[in-house]
Amino acid sequence: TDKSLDRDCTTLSRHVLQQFQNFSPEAQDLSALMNRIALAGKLIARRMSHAGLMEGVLGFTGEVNVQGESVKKMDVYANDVFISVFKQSGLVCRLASEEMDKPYYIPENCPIGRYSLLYDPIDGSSNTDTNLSLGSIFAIRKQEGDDLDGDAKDLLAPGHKQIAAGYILYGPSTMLVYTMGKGVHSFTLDPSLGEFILTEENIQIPVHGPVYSVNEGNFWQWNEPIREYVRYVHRTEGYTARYSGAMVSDIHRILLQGGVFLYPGTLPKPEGKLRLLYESAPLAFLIEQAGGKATTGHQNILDVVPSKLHQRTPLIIGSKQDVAKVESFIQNGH
Ligand code: P6P
Repeated sequence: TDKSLDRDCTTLSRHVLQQFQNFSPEAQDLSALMNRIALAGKLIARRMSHAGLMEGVLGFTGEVNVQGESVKKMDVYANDVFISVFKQSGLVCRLASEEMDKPYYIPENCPIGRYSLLYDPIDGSSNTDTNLSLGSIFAIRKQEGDDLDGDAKDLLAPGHKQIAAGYILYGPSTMLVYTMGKGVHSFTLDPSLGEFILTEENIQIPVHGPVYSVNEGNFWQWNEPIREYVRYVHRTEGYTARYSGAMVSDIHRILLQGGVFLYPGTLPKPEGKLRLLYESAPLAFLIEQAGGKATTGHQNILDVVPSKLHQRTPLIIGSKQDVAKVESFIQNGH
């Protein structure tokens, strides 16, 4: 068949099925599930592209969320989109999100709902009002037990329990990048088709890259090993700083070009800012699948067992060599 036609037909749902090389119920489930994630991405991308043209998209809602952060209208809209696309899906019983104190249960999908969705609906929402790139981050886990008391204790498990994870990057084009433990694959939204079409399969992160991505405005709060690492890249040729305020963009760049993204702990907040379950663990799964590394500085992100849903973690993630360089400053001071 025509090569370009074949590529146009490699949609996300077909690619997921190909990953299984069979049409088992689990393969069908995950294909349908990923298709719902894609629908969420399309709905969010559409609204974002109209932000400056319609009321009610930009700015704040005036509320403060469970994290104590002021809530952007886009955060609320995107959070609701993920809930809506999974209703009547029969697939997902529970959704856990940065925007919700407790998990959201879809009663018609429970308790048979075989899967839980953990997500950050809009990561980098400070970029919404300035038309800069931002992302959604998602992870899929199997539901374990019946969770009758509704506190989702089975979600307090290490990142190895993720069966799929990835992000949607709302940039000049909208991309979806995912893994199900069989490599990392990227798709680009073709708005004329309304489909995410395969762009790159089995992406491998370079073992080293020039980019270091960190908010140097926090320098005064860091401990000495992190300060020493940043002094090292300042005085060493071959490094370039890139930091956008949305880690999905920064990590996507690093996935393709190599380097390291870090959001370390600070002296007042040694646990850092980023969430484990629906920010760091999904990205760690994906980057490890691409041949990279993700650590707290002392432990692999995927090994961390959270004690609470919104647990924070320091995050150092990217090319193996560059992550190891940061770890050596943390562990040996040089
Ligand atoms: P700071 C966005 O809120 C986010 O979670 C990441 O996407 C981003 O890298 C980081 O926080 C930005 O935080 O403290 O550097 O502004």
